[in-house]
Amino acid sequence: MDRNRKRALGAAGAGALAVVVAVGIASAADAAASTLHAAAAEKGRYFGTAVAAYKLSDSVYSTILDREFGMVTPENEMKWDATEPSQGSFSYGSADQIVAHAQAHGQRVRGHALAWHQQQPGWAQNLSGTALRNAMVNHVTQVATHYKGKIYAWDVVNEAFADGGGGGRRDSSLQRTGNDWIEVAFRAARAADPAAKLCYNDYNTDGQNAKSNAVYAMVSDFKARGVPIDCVGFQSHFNSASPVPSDYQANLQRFADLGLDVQITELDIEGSGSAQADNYRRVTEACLAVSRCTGMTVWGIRDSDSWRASGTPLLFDGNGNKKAAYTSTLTALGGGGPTSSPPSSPPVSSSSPPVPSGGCTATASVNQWQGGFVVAVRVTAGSGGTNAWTVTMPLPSGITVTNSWSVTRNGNTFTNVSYNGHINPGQYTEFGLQATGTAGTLTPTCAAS
Ligand code: 9MR
Repeated sequence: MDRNRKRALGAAGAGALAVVVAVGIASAADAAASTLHAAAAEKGRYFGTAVAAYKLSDSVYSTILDREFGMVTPENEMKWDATEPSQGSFSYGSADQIVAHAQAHGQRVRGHALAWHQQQPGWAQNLSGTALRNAMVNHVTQVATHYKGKIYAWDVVNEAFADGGGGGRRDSSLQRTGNDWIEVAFRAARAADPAAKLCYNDYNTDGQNAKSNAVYAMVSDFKARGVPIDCVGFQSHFNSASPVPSDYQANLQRFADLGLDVQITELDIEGSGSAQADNYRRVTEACLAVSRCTGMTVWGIRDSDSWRASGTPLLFDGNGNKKAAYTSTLTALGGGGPTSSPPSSPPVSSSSPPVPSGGCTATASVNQWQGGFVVAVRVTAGSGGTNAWTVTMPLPSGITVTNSWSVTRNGNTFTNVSYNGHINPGQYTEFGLQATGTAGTLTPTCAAS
């Protein structure tokens, strides 16, 4: 029990009812997660940022990165021009650096972007027709294979739809190779890395409009025909000319209702002060309100890191200080310091779902495919909450673990990382691992302290 809860219990005095109410408020207040990713993780979501490899040596930058974020997207390092500067010759140095940093800090990676009309190397810009199509497929295959097992989700195709009211595909040399170029890219990505979620990613699709309707039609068609697609990314670059749409949540929901995940992939909102903070709150609440909105990523850490730096669109100022937008985002995620506001979940009472007693429980869900699997393990805190936890999960012989996230692994023993050891009573966090071989039935057990 920490200081705040002791104080609340003491103040509750003799009345039994007062004690119950005080415990309810105190447990929500004193256990509130204090960083973006920890708060998001308590809601079963991730919170990520775009990262530039050359900034990892900046200690202000990397300190915030590793404290606040559990997902990283290489801002430019995985694009076609960076990874295949001359045809058939691949260059992964900067992207590998980001992936290694992420793995060393329990963070996952969104891959961005395999096929895009922009940031193509010069040699690809000079190709067309079958030669370009074949080069694109080879690129998708090679890059997705290089990172096989290390990517949570790939933006397989980026920004393939036209702006304006036409509601059709963007003209590009890739589009001119044939309308099926997008599904061909998705099939190549699935074949190369069956564990990665495969996303279509675009901007100006954040509300319902001609462009998002066209993407919606494509995704519906892909689902109907079994083209492998798992998620749609909504970039969410907002400013006064392109504000947060009033139907943002409804738009996320209609895509989710097609049976795939939605993610906010490149969030930034120009402005300052309470207006900017309010917009960040709205976006965060929209994601939380859509059960298949699996997480959100901001497009940089400090305002000075932004591609639109003059619009001060991010959560930290140029010195790395938290802005009002940071606080509103953290609060919307259910995090923040001790607060006297009502708990976001109701106090424990006879009508609430029972909170497991004791330290913690763990359950595993397995996604198995031919030759490999991903396990998501959910750790749920019992009535005492947790400050740290350890899950023991015997793994079958003959498998090889290739990756794990949001956890420190030592054989069959899995221990929390810094940001997810603390779990509120009845709340949960998740970690995962990927392996080759067959999972069979996994039975994790959990111990808390
Ligand atoms: O933030 C990226 C910037 O550093 C690059 O110069 C720019 C080049 O196209 O790409 C920026 O990121 C874009 C992302 O890859 C796709 N959606 C739009 C982003 C902002 O332009």
